[in-house]
Amino acid sequence: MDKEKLEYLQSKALDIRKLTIEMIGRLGVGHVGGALSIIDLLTVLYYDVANVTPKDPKNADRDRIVMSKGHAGPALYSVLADKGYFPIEEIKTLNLPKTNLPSHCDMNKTVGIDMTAGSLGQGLSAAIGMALAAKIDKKDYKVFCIMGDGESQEGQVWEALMYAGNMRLDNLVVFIDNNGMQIDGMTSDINSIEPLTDKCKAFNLHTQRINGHDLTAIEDAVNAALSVKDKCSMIILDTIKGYGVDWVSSKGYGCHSMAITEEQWREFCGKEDD
Ligand SMILES: Cc1ncc(C[n+]2csc(CCOP(=O)(O)OP(=O)(O)O)c2C)c(N)n1
Ligand SMILES: [Mg+2]
Repeated sequence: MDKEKLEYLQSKALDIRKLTIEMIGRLGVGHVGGALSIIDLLTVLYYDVANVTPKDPKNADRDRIVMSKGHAGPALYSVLADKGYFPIEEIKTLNLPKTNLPSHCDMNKTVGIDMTAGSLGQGLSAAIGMALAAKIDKKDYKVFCIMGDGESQEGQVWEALMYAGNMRLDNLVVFIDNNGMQIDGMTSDINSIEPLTDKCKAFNLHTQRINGHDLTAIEDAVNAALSVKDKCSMIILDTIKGYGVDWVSSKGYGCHSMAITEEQWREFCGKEDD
């Protein structure tokens, strides 16, 4: 990645972190940690590699992005708002009555959301359906599915991965946001998913493991995944829950869902008033 592009993506990732903190901060509480840990991936997908546009959000040939860890909705809403899928003012309505931005992703409420999620473990099955549909319809679109490490303890995930490996879905790229933490503890203490790379390889997945906050590494891994033929791809993103905001990440798994004060978000966003 050249310097200019890297600087552009770095500044976008910071914008998205600010919008996410503002959005959750205005509400007062939300899933901050798992939203922040996935923002670098969302930045590379939406501002670099994915074929999507707010001008035609339902285009049949667009790439699909399934946020299976649906509680990270605010990170995705920030990207969609920044790109112009809906007015940026709507971020003030997060999870309020009649909002188009519920706490968890809902494809029937928010323009640009490809799959409803929130009940963990289900998004990959939907993403596989989309990838199979592309094969049947002879379409070139790609499907990207984002899961959590805690989410990956769900049995449905492993049945789905087995199927994706068997079907050789080379139009599907699966990401695990491996931040090592889930709702109230460390994933390794609760039900470890390691050795994750070996497990994914055993499921016949083209498997890469990278620093999930290195924009260049993410772009390279996605491009490598998209060039693989006859294999579904897994990209394990080693990440930090709450990455990019010290007073969030320093809470450890306590940042899964946390309160944000008006002072905190205004200072981080550099917004003294509205
Ligand atoms: C089936 C199901 N069980 C439990 C929950 C409650 N829940 C919401 S987030 C979460 C933790 C998920 O951890 P992880 O997938 O690692 O997410 P991240 O660390 O990225 O926030 C849990 C248990 C849920 N949404 N769905
Ligand atoms: Mg996690």
